[in-house]
Amino acid sequence: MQENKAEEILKSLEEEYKDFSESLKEAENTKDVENIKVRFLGKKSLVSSTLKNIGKLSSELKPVVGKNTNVYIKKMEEELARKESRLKSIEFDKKLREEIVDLNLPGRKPKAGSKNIISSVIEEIEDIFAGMGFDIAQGPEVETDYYNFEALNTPQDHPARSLHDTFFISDDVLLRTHTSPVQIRYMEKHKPPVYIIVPGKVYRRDYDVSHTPMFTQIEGLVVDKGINFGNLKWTLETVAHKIFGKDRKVRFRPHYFPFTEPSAEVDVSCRICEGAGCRVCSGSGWLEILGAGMVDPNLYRFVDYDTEKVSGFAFGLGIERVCMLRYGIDDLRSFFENDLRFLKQF
Ligand code: 2NM
Repeated sequence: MQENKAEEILKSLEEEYKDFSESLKEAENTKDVENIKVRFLGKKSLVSSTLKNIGKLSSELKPVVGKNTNVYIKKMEEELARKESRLKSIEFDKKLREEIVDLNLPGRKPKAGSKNIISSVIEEIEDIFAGMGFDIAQGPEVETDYYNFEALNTPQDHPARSLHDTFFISDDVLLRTHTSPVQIRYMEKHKPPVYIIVPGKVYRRDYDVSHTPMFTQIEGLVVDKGINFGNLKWTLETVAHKIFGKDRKVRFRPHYFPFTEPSAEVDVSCRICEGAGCRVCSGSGWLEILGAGMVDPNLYRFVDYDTEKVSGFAFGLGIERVCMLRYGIDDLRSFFENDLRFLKQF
């Protein structure tokens, strides 16, 4: 009876071991190995319960069953350890391969910014004037009524002072509507001869396809002995040819500005239709590019210049307008919408 019992136990241990070997063969990772360890060697395993119940056996069988069970335990432990270490090294290799860094891969290039077309055209025009001996002057964008209007021959009741066009901050403080206040500030500090251009942002309450509330101007001022309209005409013709090309015709039309007398607007012939008239030039054959005139002697009173000794001319142009005409852009707002596809094309 006892012998049969022993045989039965040994047989089931052998079967258990077969089961174990089969399972271990199929283990694919260390987690599987762990589960097998629990199943075949854990508290609920056959070997554990065999050892736990060994006391119920006769004293002759005890050592036989005990020894055999321990042999199986040892074998299983060894095989588990071997398999585990093999799988561990496979898993480690796999992890290394996944985390590999290819130092030869080219890096990700950060997107480089580029110069805005407005800035490029400002620099180009600055270079033209610098080549003719002009200095560059700058001044505040927040101005007083005095510098923006009063000292420019545009008193309170002047019709050119349309309230609608100016961003007022208080009764007396405003966003400059042109860069001319810088010319006044410059003349306060410098005696003639004056040869300057003033690039900068200006602000007007306007918004449509050809007006934006902020835009960029370059104005210029020359004051010296014996400056006349001929000097103005030659200077601006030369500059217009440099900006738009030597083959373009330039013409001067009488105009009115509060700070110059006489005043003129300057046109270049339309490149699209060569003067015949088209959509871009509204059928006229001409494109207006500049305002200009001889500085009204009234202005010199504000800066203490002697009108008997010096005279001068001044001019202004809008940079966005120059860009529109040069590159055939029909909506001024494109310059300020920051669409990279638009900005990159220049
Ligand atoms: C223009 C047209 C005509 C101008 C005048 C002055 C100043 F301050 F010197 F008198 N600066 N700019 C001027 C003259 C500007 O822009 C269309």
